[in-house]
Amino acid sequence: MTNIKYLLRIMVVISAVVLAFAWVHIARLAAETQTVQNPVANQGHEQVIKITVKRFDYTPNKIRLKKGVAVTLVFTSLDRTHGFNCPGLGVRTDIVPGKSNTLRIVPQKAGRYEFSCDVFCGDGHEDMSGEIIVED
Ligand SMILES: [Cu+2]
Repeated sequence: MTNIKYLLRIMVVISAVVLAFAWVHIARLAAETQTVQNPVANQGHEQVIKITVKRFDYTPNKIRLKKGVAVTLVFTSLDRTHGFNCPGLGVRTDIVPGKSNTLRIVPQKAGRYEFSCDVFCGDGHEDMSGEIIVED
């Protein structure tokens, strides 16, 4: 009797560990697929693109959008306050650690739009940039 209980307990622990690993793996895959931007695939829901920011880069730093399709960019800073400035699309925001920093964009014109950090954040700040590619 106690043997069975013991075995059951071990099985519960093992399945919990396996589930935890699977969950982490799936979460990671989901995060990766988010770098492949396809707003059209997300019908019915407005697309959200998560961008992680730290000295001196944005991840992802290449973002593909569809002309006329709304997206919300959600920025998370891992270290300090940065900026996101994309003059070609007429948007900017501060990116403050511990805060939800969001920008909604509905790109009206196809093209390539550079963005960069406009809050000085140290040596390397000048190279902190990326690109939004808007496709027809
Ligand atoms: Cu900076």
